[in-house]
Amino acid sequence: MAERNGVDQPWGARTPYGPGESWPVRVDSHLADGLAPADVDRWVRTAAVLHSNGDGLDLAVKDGAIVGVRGRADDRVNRGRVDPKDLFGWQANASLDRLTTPLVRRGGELVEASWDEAMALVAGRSKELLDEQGPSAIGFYTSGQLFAEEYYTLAAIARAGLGTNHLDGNTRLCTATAAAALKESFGCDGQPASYTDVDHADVIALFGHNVAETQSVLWSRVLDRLAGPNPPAILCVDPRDTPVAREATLHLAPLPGTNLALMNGVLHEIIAHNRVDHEYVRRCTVGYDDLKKMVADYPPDRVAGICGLDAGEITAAAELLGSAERLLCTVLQGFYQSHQASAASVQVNNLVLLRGMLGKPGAGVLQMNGQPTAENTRECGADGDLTGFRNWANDAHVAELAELWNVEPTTIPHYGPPTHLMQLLRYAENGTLRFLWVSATNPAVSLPELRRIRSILSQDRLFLVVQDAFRTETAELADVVLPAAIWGEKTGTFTNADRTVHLSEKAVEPPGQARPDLDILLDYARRMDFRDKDGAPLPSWHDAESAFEAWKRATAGRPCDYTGLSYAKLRETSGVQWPCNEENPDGAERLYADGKFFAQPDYCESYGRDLITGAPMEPDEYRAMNPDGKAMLKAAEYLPPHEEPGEEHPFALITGRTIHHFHTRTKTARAPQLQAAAPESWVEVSDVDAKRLDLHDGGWAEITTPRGRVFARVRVGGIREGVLFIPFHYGYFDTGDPAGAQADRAANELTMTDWDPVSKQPLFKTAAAAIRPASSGGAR
Ligand SMILES: Nc1nc2c(c(=O)[nH]1)N[C@H]1C(S)=C(S)[C@@H](COP(=O)(O)OP(=O)(O)OC[C@H]3O[C@@H](n4cnc5c(=O)[nH]c(N)nc54)[C@H](O)[C@@H]3O)O[C@H]1N2
Ligand SMILES: Nc1nc2c(c(=O)[nH]1)N[C@H]1C(S)=C(S)[C@@H](COP(=O)(O)OP(=O)(O)OC[C@H]3O[C@@H](n4cnc5c(=O)[nH]c(N)nc54)[C@H](O)[C@@H]3O)O[C@H]1N2
Ligand SMILES: [Mo]
Repeated sequence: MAERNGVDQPWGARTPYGPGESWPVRVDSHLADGLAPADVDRWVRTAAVLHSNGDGLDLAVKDGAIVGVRGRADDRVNRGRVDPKDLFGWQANASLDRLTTPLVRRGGELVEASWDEAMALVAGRSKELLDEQGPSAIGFYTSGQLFAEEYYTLAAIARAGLGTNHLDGNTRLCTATAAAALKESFGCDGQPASYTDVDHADVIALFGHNVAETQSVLWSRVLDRLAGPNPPAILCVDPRDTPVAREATLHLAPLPGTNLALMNGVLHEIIAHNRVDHEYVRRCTVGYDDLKKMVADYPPDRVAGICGLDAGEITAAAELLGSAERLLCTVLQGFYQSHQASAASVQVNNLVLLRGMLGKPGAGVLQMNGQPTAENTRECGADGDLTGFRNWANDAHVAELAELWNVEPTTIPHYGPPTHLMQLLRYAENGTLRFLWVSATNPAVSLPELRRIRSILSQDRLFLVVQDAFRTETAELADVVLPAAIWGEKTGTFTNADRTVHLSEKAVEPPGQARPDLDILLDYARRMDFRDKDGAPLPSWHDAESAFEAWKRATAGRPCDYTGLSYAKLRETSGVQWPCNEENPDGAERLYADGKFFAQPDYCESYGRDLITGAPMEPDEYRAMNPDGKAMLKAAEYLPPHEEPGEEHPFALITGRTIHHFHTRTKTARAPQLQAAAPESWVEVSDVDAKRLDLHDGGWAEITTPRGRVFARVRVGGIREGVLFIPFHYGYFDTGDPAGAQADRAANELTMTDWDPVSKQPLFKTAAAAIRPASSGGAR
């Protein structure tokens, strides 16, 4: 076990290995200053919660407090390694400014209250609105950071208890497009590939995915392959010169928002040079002729003009992808939050299908997740999906859920798809939504066009409940604030981006009166007196393990089958991949190895959508198109972004992440090592643009879009000409700085209210902006 300085060496030392070998173990750890492993009272099993990688961890506990962390050597995901954020982020749990009592708004101020007072207000307002306006006045906005047990409970409460269609997660901002792309191609959500594919691949292609900074342990796995014999070739598609780009065999830096054109160009070349596995395509897919016809219009010359690339770069990328024997593709926010997000991400699935690269070691696609538990939000149906990857447009699926919860099928809204967040906000803006319960997300920093968001959330007529561990920018706008216990202070399960399920055990007591989210939700259900058809309390479970057992029943026979798992089994094995059932007692490494998909009309999660307009397909249309439930090759034409750089706003603005911070920094700004490593916001601008505009490294700049203005420190280089990048981590509160609030720096002051028509994911990576030198960091 090695103490590791994760700030200076984010990926640690190399442990090289060759193709087909297993990734060597390297155990990282960090303990509070002055402590040695012998001082630790207990080690408590968990996994990482500051990204979606699912690294297996143990928390060190001494005298009832968390004092450190170490990687689990026996975990299939990380083999002992620990991401920099996880080495230090646990310190946030013990931060002195945790919320420790409920708060309620009185005379305009948030004041301390008892749990009974706060919950009586929440339940009371719900009952009033139910009587006056019905369930559609009530909505929930949850997270990708709670546990499966909590999402399943929330889904049961919203759908069967209240009967509202208004439940979504911040997964809408995060991996709605991953889910959409998987549904469009395979009929159902569910990650086809496995992290072990890195051990076998000869080409790894990353599409809009800065894995080095956002899943740093997975990047260590790639770096170890690169340091070993017969390393894989790396293709990176990203307008910035990221650490991934710097290691790449080939780096393409397209103009933001042109991913679909690029992918169509690549598929044009794959087909033109007959790199297609025709036998696989015939046996396992539908739609080849339409795809071939569509991409015929995307020869490299035309695509090069759209993307701002050389035609030779496109042919070189197609050659690399076309000649791979074991091709692993990953996709993330550079596609999901950009223009034509779902249509572009679907083309990566098409690439993999055309090449027959599914279900064998080293081959496949990871439509990545971002948040640690985003997979569970989707599976449990705490977002725009129905529990267990069920299809809201299939009455038989709704009936199954009604039976599980013992309610009438009509109780569960299914007149249309569950309401997506951007629509929920519109309802709140228009005044039909009167109650919004926000759990484990900080929308006053993370949603686009913040000025609008603040005005919606601070309306008097909207009753806003915020359930968090800290007094966030969003909590400041709330009517009731509920203090939550977090990771390390409660027990539950969660599932990473390659379907690996971990158990996270309670290590310490939560501070003050903070309570687990599960307890808060069950308390609400009891106060609302939700009942099933036989008059029994709904939900029927009462703690984490009984909730998990209930969740397992909801997954029986569905693609995300958890029936072979139990807390006991998860205490024996560090990480098990679903489906885990009688057929796969130890979990399943890859989906679709047999060329069979979850796409049969009676079984699929979705009948699909038009990739350009997002209009849902009718069940009969789907049945006619795909009667045998094969994989679907879906094509789409490229259209220009809605807001393109022009005279007043000549730059394309993109936003994203840095390795040291997680989202709105509620945790990472409270870990001194991480906050010191990235204390303030910045803007990346190319050398050429900087010179032309007299912008200097370290100086201040003012960046504007039609929505607003921010100030940031200039970083020259590392990005293509005509593009600006700002991290979105920095909100109004500088939790690391006792001077307090800082204005004018949140990237989302600049982003726009627009979303992908298929996945409804907001476009955080397409906007037109201007930049100029500034004399200071703006109003403080
Ligand atoms: N350190 C850290 N790790 C994290 C997180 C964190 O906050 N901090 N958050 C987690 C979560 S929730 C998520 S969703 C993931 C996100 O992980 P990533 O998707 O890897 O991170 P981003 O920085 O949002 O975006 C990735 C890249 O997209 C590029 N990009 C922008 N626009 C375009 C475009 O139009 N086309 C292409 N091809 N590329 C483009 C950007 O330059 C950026 O390098 O990270 C997870 N891991
Ligand atoms: N401009 C721009 N905006 C973006 C993005 C981008 O790339 N660019 N990325 C988007 C993406 S992918 C994402 S995922 C979102 C993330 O956006 P948010 O979800 O708003 O970000 P977080 O800071 O992670 O907020 C999570 C909150 O939950 C609290 N919390 C943590 N654990 C628990 C718990 O167990 N219980 C409760 N009740 N609370 C808890 C934390 O204290 C924190 O306040 O941002 C999106 N916004
Ligand atoms: Mo995310």
